Formats: sequence, structure tokens, C-alpha cells
Amino acid sequence: MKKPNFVLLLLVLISLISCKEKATEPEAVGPIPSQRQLAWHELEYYGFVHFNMNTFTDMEWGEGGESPKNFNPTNLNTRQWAKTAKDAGMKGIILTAKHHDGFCLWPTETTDHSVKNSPWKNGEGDVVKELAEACEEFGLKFGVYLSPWDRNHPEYARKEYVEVFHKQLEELLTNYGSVFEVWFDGANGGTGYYGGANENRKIDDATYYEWDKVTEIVRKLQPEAVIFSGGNPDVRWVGNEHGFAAETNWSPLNTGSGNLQNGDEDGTDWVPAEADVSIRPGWYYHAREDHQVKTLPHLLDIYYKSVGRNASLLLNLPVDIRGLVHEKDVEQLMKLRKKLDKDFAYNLVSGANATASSVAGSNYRANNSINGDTQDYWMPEKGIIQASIDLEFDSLQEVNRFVVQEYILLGQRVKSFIFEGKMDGEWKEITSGTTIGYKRILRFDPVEVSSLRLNIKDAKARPLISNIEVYRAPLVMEAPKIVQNREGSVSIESYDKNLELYYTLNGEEPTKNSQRYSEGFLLHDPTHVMAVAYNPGTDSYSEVSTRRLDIPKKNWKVLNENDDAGKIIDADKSSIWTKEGQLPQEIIVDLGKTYNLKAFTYLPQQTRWPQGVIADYEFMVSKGGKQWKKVSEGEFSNIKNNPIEQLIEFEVIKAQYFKFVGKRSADDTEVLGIAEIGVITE
Ligand code: FUL
Repeated sequence: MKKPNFVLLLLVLISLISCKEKATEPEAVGPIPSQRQLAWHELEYYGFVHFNMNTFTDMEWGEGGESPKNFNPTNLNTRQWAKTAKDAGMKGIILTAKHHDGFCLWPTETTDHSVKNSPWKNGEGDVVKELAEACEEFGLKFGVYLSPWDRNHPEYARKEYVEVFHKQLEELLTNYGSVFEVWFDGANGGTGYYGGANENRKIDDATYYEWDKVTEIVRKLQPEAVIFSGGNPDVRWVGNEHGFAAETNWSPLNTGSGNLQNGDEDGTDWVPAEADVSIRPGWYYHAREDHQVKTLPHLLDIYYKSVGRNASLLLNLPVDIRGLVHEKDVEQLMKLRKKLDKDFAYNLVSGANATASSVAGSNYRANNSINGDTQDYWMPEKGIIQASIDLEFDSLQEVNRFVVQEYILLGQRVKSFIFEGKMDGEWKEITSGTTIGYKRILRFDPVEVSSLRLNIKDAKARPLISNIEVYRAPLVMEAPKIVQNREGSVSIESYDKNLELYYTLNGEEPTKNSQRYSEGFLLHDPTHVMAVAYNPGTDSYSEVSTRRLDIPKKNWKVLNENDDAGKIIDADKSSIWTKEGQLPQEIIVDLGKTYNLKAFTYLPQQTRWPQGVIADYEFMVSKGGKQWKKVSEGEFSNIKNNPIEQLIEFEVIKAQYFKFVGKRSADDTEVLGIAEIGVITE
């Protein structure tokens, strides 16, 4: 008798099984990313550099008539930019090769308005080339910003300019190696220099630039590059310049009419969001913003609300007049890097066992979501949308970060989910969310759990989860803020609510043995307040913050203006008061009773476009409000470049009233502007 052919049998069996697996393979739902978009998603965090004519004219939007002679960095070093970006953990840099004023950072053949005619390197320089090379050296991707609007070009708004624009794009995409993103800004048309015409020119953004041609050029010369905005975007603007994506953030979009903030659940095209934001208030460098580089807590919020909400983060570094990323910006970038490294230092799922409420087959097991490979995924059986995945730990774990990713190559699916934890044997909701997409990161207060559960509540089709990570991020140890309101109530605030706060009122350094802060307390007299945040888990302290608080402003009154002027004595730096009209102008304040005064403080507006910043002042005091004595007069030096709080001392004097006179504003406009005014008593 012939023996059964085991090999054949085995082969048949294997092919049967794999047929069955094939049958369960899902189909894509809605639009899906192209390969170039997929590669772009994986970058997550990269840098913008705004550096161009505006850096030297101290502007945000140049008008187009600026002389190339202005462009003259003393110490331009693109390797420093690239090293900074690399150390910060960024994956690439996009450079403003041409901004709205039309000045080109490369020696283009299309116009004379370029580095060619600048004193920098005697017109032999090429910033685009230098940066492209530095990026290559540091292993970074390189991208270009080419403003379609050109306020310099004489032919702007006519057919001739469109050819120039296309030619410029070709130059940038031909001569500088590979480019990962081409950035087209939306600001378009309006007044400008236009070769000396100085007029208003309007165009129809949808048709004027011939976007199909633009796309053709990009695809032909740089097939891997994504296009930001413009007529046929691969990547869309997130809808604001704060760096925050919306919680509900779909990558599908109805191009043309879609919802930039949220994307469109049933969008026709895959157009994911990019969140662009500057590390300072402005996009370009202004010395006056040196004290306004974003804080670590602010940068953390930006990171978690962009990368953590299915968007990529494009963080701008305004390179300064020297041609360097400013020290203060470097310092903050490194703080952010260090903190993120700590937040994501140890993925706790490595010690977990994953199971799911439903599994489509052995190729789609729950474990696929925690095996560190985003090419495979967990998938429930066909037709099952509400499904959950459990991670069981072998010992209790404290967690406060949850990272989750969908397998977007088959479309973005999840519409809502709940994240639960098993605490003392009971399942409880920790947090919840709507969309997931390429990546979602949730932050929540630390909880101690034996298991975690991702519970999908709704989706466009059965969910495909390619990755889950869980972390215990350390607390943010920033020095606490000491704030006093108008009534005199003092509060001490820390960004991380899970820290213990301690303070002293006697000038001694606070420790965990000092007074613990629980709620606001009243202070009526000038006091030296010191505060510190303490992390009992690690037995460590933040830096100490110190503030000398003076008499509260509770009983103060502005005498010569209406109620609105009360904003200058409401102890709120963000409320501002301005008065237009020929300077000098004065403001008179009644302190309610007599004090021994020894100094006054003046805080100008801290907004991006401050108005009425006073440069020349006079300060007078009075006992009864009738006879005035001038105690100080002069100039707030460098207030234009550095509009921080000014403190001016004078000889101690008894008074109940003071008069502040704004004699000249820093920008020579006829406006008196004050955010806050105060006195220091003896
Ligand atoms: C804006 C531009 O107008 C700004 O100047 C800056 O370039 C920013 C990134 O995009 O719309």
C-alpha cells in the first residue's frame, strides 16, 4: 500500500490556512496615505527657520522695497542650526528661501533681489546651499518655504510672474539635493512695492499660480516631497499658529471646502494636519522678544497637542541677526528634549500580556499592538466595531501616558474610545478620546493599575491598532509661580498639579518643612515670598521662585480716566489700557492712604504688537493730590528692544497720589499704553 504523502498534505493544509487568513484581510476605508505621506507622518517633529530680509529690517512682513544691502549676517552658521535641530530631536528643517517680501536666499537667475546683491560674502553666498549641506551632514531632512506672494516682483499678479515663481521652484528642487517638504503659504495679494509701483494687487489664489503645474514640477523633481497647502496639498494647515491640533483630528479632508481644524470624517482625500508655531511670539527674530521664548510647560503643551493629536509639529526657530539660533531658544529646546526623553524613557507594555475581546485570526492578535512593530496590527472579527484590548501587567504599575496608533495604511477609522484601568480589582475610566489616527498621546494623572483597557466605542469600520505604549512620565519640576491679585490674595501655582508646594514669608529658603501651600492667602503688607515645588516620589525640589510683593492694589483708584483705565492697576498683566492722543499724556492714581514710596514700576503691553510702549517718562507724587513733586524723569533704556517691567527708584518720599506721564513712545506713535503700573514702598 502506498504511504500517504505527508508533505503534500501539509502543503494543502498550509495553503488552506493562509487562504483563510487572506479572506480576513480587511479592505481600506476611505482615503489612505501615499508612501510619501506615510514617510512624512513618521517624522512627527521638525523645525522651521524664519530667516531672511525681515531679520535685518526687524519686520514680520517686509513690503518688497527693501534693499538687498540690508542682508548681512555677521556670523551665519547653518551647522549650528542643524546641530541645534538634531540635538532637539527634530527630523528636518524647512527654510524660508523666499518670504512675502520676495528676497531670495539663493542666487536665483530669476531676479536680482537676492543674496547675490547683498554684502554677505560679497554676494557669493547661498544660504539654501549652506543649510542643505548642513542638514545632510547632521542626518536631517531639508525642506523649502517659497512664498507664492511676492511683494517685490514688478510682474506680480501678471502672467510673467507665475513663470518666475515656477522657475524659482525648479531651481530650489534641482540644485539642493533631496527635499522632503515644499511649503506654500496662504497669505496672498495686497499692497506691495512691486518694482516701485507701490500699489494694491489682487489675484485669485485658486487659479493664478497654476497649481497643477506646480504639483507637476514638485512630483517630477522631488517625487518623495510632500506639498504643504497650495492647490493640491499633501499636508494641510492645522488652522491656527499656536501649534495646537484639535482633539478630533481626521486626516481625511474634503479638499477645497474641508474643515482644516478637524479634518472631515468622510473626507475624500488623505490630507493630514501640520501644526506650525514659533518658539517666540514672532516668526522672525526681534531682540524685543528675547524674554518671550516659550517656557517648558508651554512647549510641552504644544508637543502633546500636536504630535499627541495626530498632527506633526513644525516648530519655528527665528534665526537672529548674527545668523545663529539664539542661546535662549537653544536652552528651551534642550529642556523640551530632555523632558520628552524622560517622559518616554521606559515603555511599560514590555511587561504586559495583551488579550482582546475579539480577534480576526492569528495574524491579527492583540500582541501585534505591543510588539514594537507598527507594520502589523490587532484587528477584531469582521463587522465588530466595539471591541477592546486589555494589557495585563504582572505587577501593579503606575501610569500617566498612553500612546496609541492606528494602522493608517488601511484608512483612519476610530471615532471614539475609552481608556480604562483596573484599580483594586475594579475597571474604571481613566480618560477618553475621539479620533486616533497616526498617533494619539493621552496625558492623565498617575493611576496605579493591574491592567489597562483600550475600549473602542465607535469606528468607521473595525479598528486596526498597530501600536500601544504606556509610560510613567516624571512630574514637570518647574519653579512655581507666585501671583497676587488686586485684593491681595496670593496664590502659588505649579504646572504639574501633582507636586507639593511649600513657601516662606521670612526670606528663608523654603523646604518640605516650611508652610505647605493649599489655597490662596491674604497679604496686606510688603512681603518677600519664596516658593518651591517638591516631588515626594523622588525627594527632589524645583528651583526656588522669589517675589517681593508690595502693598495690594485693592484700594487704588485711577482719578483722571474712566473705569477702563482700572486695567493698569488690576494686577493682571494681560489686561492692557491704551489711550490715543498727542503725548505727553498722564495718568493719576490715588493709593487710598499715605505710604513711604521709594520706587515705581511700569510694565508695557506684552502682546505681539505692543502699542504705546513709553520710552520717555516723568513720575510725580503728591500728599493731597494738588501739589505735585517730580521724583523721577528720564528714559526707559532699551525698552523698545526689551519691553520688560521697568523699576525706577527715587529718594523715599511720603505720598498718597502718583502721576505717571508718558512723554514719548518707543515707536514715536502718539499712544500711551500701560499693562500694569505699581509702586514699591519702603
Ligand atoms: C504665515 C506667514 O504670513 C508668516 O509670515 C509666517 O511665514 C507663517 C509661517 O505663515 O501665514
